Amino acid sequence: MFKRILVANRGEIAVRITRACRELDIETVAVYSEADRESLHVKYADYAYPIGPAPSAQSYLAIDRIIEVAKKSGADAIHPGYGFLAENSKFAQRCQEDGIVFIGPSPQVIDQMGDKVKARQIMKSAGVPVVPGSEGVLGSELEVLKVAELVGYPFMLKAVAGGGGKGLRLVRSSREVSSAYRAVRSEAASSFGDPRLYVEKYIEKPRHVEIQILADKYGRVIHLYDRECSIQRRHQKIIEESPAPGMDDRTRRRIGRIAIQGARAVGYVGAGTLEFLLDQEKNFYFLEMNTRLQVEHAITERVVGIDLVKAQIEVALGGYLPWRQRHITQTGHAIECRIYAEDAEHDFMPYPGKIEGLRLPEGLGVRNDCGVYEGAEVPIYYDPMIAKLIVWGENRVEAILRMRRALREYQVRGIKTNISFHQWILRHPRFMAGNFSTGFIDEEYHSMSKAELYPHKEIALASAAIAAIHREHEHTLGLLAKGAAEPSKWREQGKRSSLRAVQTFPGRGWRRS
Ligand code: MV4
Repeated sequence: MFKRILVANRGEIAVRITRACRELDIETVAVYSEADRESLHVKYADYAYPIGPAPSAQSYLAIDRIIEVAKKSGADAIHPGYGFLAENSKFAQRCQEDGIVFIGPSPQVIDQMGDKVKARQIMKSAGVPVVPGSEGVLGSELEVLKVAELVGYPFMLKAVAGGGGKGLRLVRSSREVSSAYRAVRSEAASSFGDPRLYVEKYIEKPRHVEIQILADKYGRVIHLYDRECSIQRRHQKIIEESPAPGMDDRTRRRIGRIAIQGARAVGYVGAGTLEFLLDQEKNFYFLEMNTRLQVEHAITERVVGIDLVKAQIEVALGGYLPWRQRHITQTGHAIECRIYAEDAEHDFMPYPGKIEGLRLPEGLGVRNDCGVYEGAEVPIYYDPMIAKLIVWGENRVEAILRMRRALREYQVRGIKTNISFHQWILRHPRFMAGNFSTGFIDEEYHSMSKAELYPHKEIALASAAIAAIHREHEHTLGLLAKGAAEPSKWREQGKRSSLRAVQTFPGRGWRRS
């Protein structure tokens, strides 16, 4: 067993990993930037070391500093969490060289999956369906045009080193090739230091479905079924669920088997995820493989009943996976809402600041993975996701209703959050019907005019005026005894009241399209 693990991350995921370590009786070492001196993950850990100034390039991405702390603190292993150094093969390599276990796959596997063309080739040879496209890297505009003739329009021009939302362009006709080529190339060069490009046929209105896999060092690979991650905005996921509502059991079994084949083909070890696009005819195509624990791992944990972080640690120690595929089943339905410190009414701008008040939902079927506390500061330097709310229900309907209830209990004061945006999605008829694709937010939210979205602004002004008049009268009548007429500090979100229109998220609501 490891004696001590360094958690090279911050926020809710650092807390999550620390919890798993504690259950295994492993000591934890936190690292923190100057902006995180008072952060929750520091308070949770057994030991904590400063690693540098607030900007992540000088702290959470500073490989030398983190390795130095690992050695100084006597850590046997490093868990990278997600983001930051989680898919950095140089970091995994450095750990290896310095005799520290990197909790994740080998640097070679990280590199292979980081190269999207290489990943496509490996998966294709392993019998995993990939999106039709170029065989390899395309070196010129002319080559792109030639491949486009075979693949057809529209297609996607993607960066080999891409992933997430950067370095890709939709090309609808040959006239767009030239500008797209130049745009993606320069974006890829500046973002990834790698200008190489490839082409994939454009899949219209796909769902994003991913398969969780677990593999040990002895060739045993299992999958932990599917997650639906189509509800996202500008390539930032917002809501995930498991099982994926758009998938029948036949497709589910097929995609699971194929994900295992893919993981075997790369010699994968640890927890990983294969991302697929599911088209409207229920064909699925491999997109990319994430060689890390993902934000949304908790919904799989809830539905399958396996602690993925503990499994990662077991595998890193050289343990055998104790599960057989036939024993892995999905029970009920789990949904995750990512709670962001952002202002939905101002283009979802990050909204850092001090959390003046915080009450988390509780009760049956509710899990909070929260990275903050009442009184904490949310720094501007990092991702604005401050917490995850995960609920479970016997079925999808119960899970949705439970999530709405939990979101209503969720109280955050001092900063703005996307909680009411979640409420809007969870009440949307298309979401409720499970009838959505990756375009959902753009189609249903971003297509609405400001006037459609924020009619409540007018109502808010009127309500405020009326409230002011009321208060004045109460004062003159001596009714406002100190405290007696003060509004409750913990008004439930969306509680029925005269302010209802102000508190619930605007939107098309129940209107039929
Ligand atoms: C695609 C696609 C359609 N066809 N590739 C966006 C992020 C990157 N990881 C892959 N992405 C896409 N690739 C082909 N050939 C549509 C998307 C896409 C998307 C994918 C997953 C989740 C959300 C998305 C939102 C817009 C576009």
